[in-house]
Amino acid sequence: MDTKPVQLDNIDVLQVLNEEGMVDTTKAPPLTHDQLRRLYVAMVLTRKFDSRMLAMQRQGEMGTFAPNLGQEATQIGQVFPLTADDWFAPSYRSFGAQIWRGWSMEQLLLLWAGYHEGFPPPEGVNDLPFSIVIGSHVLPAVGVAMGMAQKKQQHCVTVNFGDGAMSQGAVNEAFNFAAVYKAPCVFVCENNGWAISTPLQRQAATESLAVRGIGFGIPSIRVDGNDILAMVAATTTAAERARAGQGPSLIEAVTYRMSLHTTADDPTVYRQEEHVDPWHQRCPLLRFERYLNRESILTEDECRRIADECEQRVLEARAKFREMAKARPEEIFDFVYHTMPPELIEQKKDYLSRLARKGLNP
Ligand SMILES: Cc1ncc(C[n+]2csc(CCOP(=O)(O)OP(=O)(O)O)c2C)c(N)n1
Ligand SMILES: [Mg+2]
Repeated sequence: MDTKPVQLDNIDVLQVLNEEGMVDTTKAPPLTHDQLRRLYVAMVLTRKFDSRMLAMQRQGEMGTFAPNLGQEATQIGQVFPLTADDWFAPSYRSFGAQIWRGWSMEQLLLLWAGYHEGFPPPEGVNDLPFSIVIGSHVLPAVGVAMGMAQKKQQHCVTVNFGDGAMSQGAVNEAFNFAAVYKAPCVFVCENNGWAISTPLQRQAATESLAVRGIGFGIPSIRVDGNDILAMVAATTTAAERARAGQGPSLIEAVTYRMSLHTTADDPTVYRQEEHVDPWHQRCPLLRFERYLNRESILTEDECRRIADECEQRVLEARAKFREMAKARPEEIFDFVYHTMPPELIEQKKDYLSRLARKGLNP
């Protein structure tokens, strides 16, 4: 008997659209031109929103937020197959996917500027609120999926989280629950190479994170997360499996966090620019654009027009946000106690009269 322990090593990465924009037609999902254009617009809008939010944060108009430059294909690809009856449980870096799901950009701006009105999912959008506590939203997402299975609903839940979250106990518990109970759940691990300053090599002794799903009995696949067509192909298959009662899947989307962890981060202290450079060539937008141009699905002129229109939509959202974002400093006091204690009432009065003296009365 061979007593050598088995070691799972690298597994292949599914790629449909390569860096030159060439498509492997044997693996391409069957998408109409209209669907391809919608995917492209959503990715451009995500990028425009990302860079505008960064500018607004740097100008003091926005709170800390987590940019997703370079992760647009991972974002949009994972929500593309979802219907309104399916659920989505995002992480904090998921605003591209949230816009696709029906969140308005002005609401997301309110959210990241710290206004509580920004947090609840919009009416009719089956999304869970995200949690900053890493990986903590994955078990509740499995709970929603188990509920669907119990009610015999043929829907699914997609939940995303990072490479760092893969090390959290709760995420591994979620995998096990989902596998054992055949929960209709699509796990999307956005492997962007970093958990703040911790590189993947310090997070895992394997190169692939998808191998972990296999250990739980979950069909798992490693996908080029910068390839929108591969993401759509993999997530569509996983969603269909889930809805058909075949249980969860794990998709490891290999991408890269090209920007900051959050606006409170300075990656120059822990990574060299040459680590980031190759990822410019792997840009998810660039390769998709090359493909769409070559196939005459969108001309270069049309791509430019889409970029302008997306920028315009972001600026309109910013204008609406500015209308709504009125500071209410009294709220610091209002939501702490159900019944405000007398000393807090005193402090509040004092604080508001100070603001009034400075001409800053709310
Ligand atoms: C339980 C917990 N521990 C630590 C943190 C601090 N923290 C915030 S983001 C982050 C890294 C997460 O990395 P990853 O899961 O790869 O997601 P990414 O930010 O790369 O999208 C950490 C450690 C936290 N928010 N929650
Ligand atoms: Mg990460």
